[in-house]
Amino acid sequence: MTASRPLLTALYGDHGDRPDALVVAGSATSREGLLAAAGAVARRIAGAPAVAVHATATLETVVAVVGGLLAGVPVVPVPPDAGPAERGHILADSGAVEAPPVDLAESAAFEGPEPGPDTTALLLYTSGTTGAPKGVLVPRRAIAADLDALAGAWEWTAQDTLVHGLPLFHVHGLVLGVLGALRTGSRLVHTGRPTPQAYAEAGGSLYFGVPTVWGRVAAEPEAAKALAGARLLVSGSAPLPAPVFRDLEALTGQRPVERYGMTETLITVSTRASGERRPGSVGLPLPGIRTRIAAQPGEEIGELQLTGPTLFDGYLGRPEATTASYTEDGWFRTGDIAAVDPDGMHRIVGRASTDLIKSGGYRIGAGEVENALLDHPAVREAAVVGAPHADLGQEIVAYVVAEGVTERELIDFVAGHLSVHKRPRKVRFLAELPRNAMGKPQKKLLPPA
Ligand code: MLC
Ligand code: AMP
Repeated sequence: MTASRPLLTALYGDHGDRPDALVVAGSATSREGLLAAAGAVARRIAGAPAVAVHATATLETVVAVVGGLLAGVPVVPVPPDAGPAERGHILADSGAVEAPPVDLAESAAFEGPEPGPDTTALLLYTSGTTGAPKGVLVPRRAIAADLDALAGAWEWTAQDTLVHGLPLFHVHGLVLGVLGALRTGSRLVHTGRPTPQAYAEAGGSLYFGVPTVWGRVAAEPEAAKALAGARLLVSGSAPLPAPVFRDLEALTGQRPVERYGMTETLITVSTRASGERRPGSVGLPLPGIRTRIAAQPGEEIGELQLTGPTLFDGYLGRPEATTASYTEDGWFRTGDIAAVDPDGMHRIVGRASTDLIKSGGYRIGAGEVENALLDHPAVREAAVVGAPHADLGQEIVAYVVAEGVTERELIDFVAGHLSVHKRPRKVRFLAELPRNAMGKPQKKLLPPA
């Protein structure tokens, strides 16, 4: 049997190294230093069922994640601001042990073999429409296939300097934004926070952002103009508004590349570095990905379904949820509504369920926020929706039937129980929730936020 090609190819061999090959929130390391510190982590955790990493935007997080990947132990990134309810659920559901404290100065070689391609690399917790987040099993082969496809689509090489400031507990910031650099060999500058000033100062060639970040960059012309010399500005995780696309083009001379993905599928559709970039279009399927639109007869838009090598291995411990996410003939149901233009370019036009909210690029289940609100003793009923919002795409609005509690108290209650980004930005108090004749709450009858 031949040994597998390393997932993090650029950590080995002849990719060139420098003392600041990786910079995260101002701390720098070489690839050699990263490999050595991660080796020490790998030795300690080898054989664990899974390892939970408190995923702050720091070099320590990168070291802990790489340590897990070296040892073949599934890594469970935990949002650093997760409150007790969310953290407790993730730890109990995954059975992960806490990662040992990381010492950047430590150095140890990890001698174990490269884990096989079917090994789970990451266990990413993500929200559905109802209930607590589910653990998405992401195998190494899916990450390798996705990063190689993206490297081709974006002409992403070791000559690039990748810049972003996205959270390190989701696909965008962690898989593309960290593992991508460690596979392609590009330098990585993580800015700590994704602010326009930090992006402007970083001097990169390849930039990643969610639409909220690009909207904020476009609103600061001086910062935006500093990106004129970059090779590629990439947007994803939520729809990039056409005005932001146009403002970026006017300020930087660059048409942004938009790509589409999900935790369960990784990135599956993208415009190409060498191809057409059109506002409102996420481009063409990546090599190996097949897509289809499940449209009603006579209609052109419908659910986007796909197959390919980048798909997940199911939801941990939820076989029925895994089965339900596929059609009978084996296509993954994204839940996104899309259309394909005659030239093959894909457009995402909405979501099948209004109970999955995208705010600032974060995916948030209405049911999880409703359950958190109902845990407050003063709340009798709760309905949560995503309302259109210029900066965040959608903002979380909660409608509650409650007495003796203020809007601020409920916002802080959710921020403290779940993650800060899952907090409602507005709470509206109602005498009762609108219901149909069967007594089922009717979100479409809620008053405007
Ligand atoms: C505010 N804060 C509170 C609080 N209210 N803290 C405690 N309790 C409260 N009630 C604090 C926060 O802790 C934080 O502090 C600060 O306020 C800012 O919080 P915010 O207002 O929520 O941040 P905001 O500026 O709105 O964030 C915008 C953003 C963020 C774009 C930076 O939304 C973001 O990082 N989005 C990226 C999401 C992402 O990566 N998604 C990818 C999913 S993968 P402090 O001290 O920290 O400043 C995917 C696949 C794919 O979708 O296709 O890519
Ligand atoms: P997540 O699981 O957090 O990665 O969120 C996945 C969801 O993000 C998808 O189902 C889409 O609804 C949304 N999404 C990601 N990229 C895009 C994009 N470029 N345009 C529109 N929606 C997107």
